[in-house]
Amino acid sequence: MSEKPSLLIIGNSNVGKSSITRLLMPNPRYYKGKSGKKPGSTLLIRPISHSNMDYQIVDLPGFGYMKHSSHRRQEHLKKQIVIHIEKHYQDYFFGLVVINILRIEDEIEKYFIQNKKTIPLSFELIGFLKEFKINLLILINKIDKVSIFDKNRFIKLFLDSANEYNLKLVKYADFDASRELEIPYLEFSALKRINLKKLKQIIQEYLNQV
Ligand SMILES: Nc1nc2c(ncn2[C@@H]2O[C@H](COP(=O)(O)OP(=O)(O)OP(=O)(O)O)[C@@H](O)[C@H]2O)c(=O)[nH]1
Ligand SMILES: [Mg+2]
Repeated sequence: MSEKPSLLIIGNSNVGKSSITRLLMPNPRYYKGKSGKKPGSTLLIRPISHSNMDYQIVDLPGFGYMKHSSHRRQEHLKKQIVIHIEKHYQDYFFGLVVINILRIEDEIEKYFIQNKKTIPLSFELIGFLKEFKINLLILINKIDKVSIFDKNRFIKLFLDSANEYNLKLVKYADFDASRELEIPYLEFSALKRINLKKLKQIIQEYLNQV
């Protein structure tokens, strides 16, 4: 099979994965995709490709924060995603872990401050993907929704907490791939297309290494 290398887009429900997928397509207007619906609306694990694109995108269904979905269904989905990664990690030349900046405080408070024994979902996910040696970029999405003051506060909280779990997140601009433990992050807005050009450039760089 002459399949194209795959880009993984993963993260909680409603963080903007399908919106970002759409922006990466050569024809974003026509790619209706699966975005803008109810949280948890993306259910199929199926690559999206286009003849004018050198890679294909796997926009995974989101997990967590699904108000309209049962705990059992969420657990089932999480398991499916784990099985998918275990089986297909070698197909991925790069992975985008999408975070909603508005959920950072909540998530960290819920897991980290109230109960130190559990790991926040985002950190668990990043750690899990790192085990499979998938190159990652953390996309901190929806920054258009917060003030610069809050943006910096939330990001600092995120980085400091990640550090507690031995995840060393650094700004993409400061990222050095030779320092193996570092994971780069990029501030992003799918709505305002903030850093979209930069994102495309980064994806291309990783694609060129395949
Ligand atoms: N303000 C703002 N809204 C955004 C941004 N990105 C996505 N959204 C909105 O957030 C909602 C969810 O976006 P999706 O792209 O469907 O999110 P998803 O991660 O694919 O969601 P699931 O498939 O349900 O897991 C939609 O209403 C989007 O329009 C952003 O950068 N800023
Ligand atoms: Mg989606």
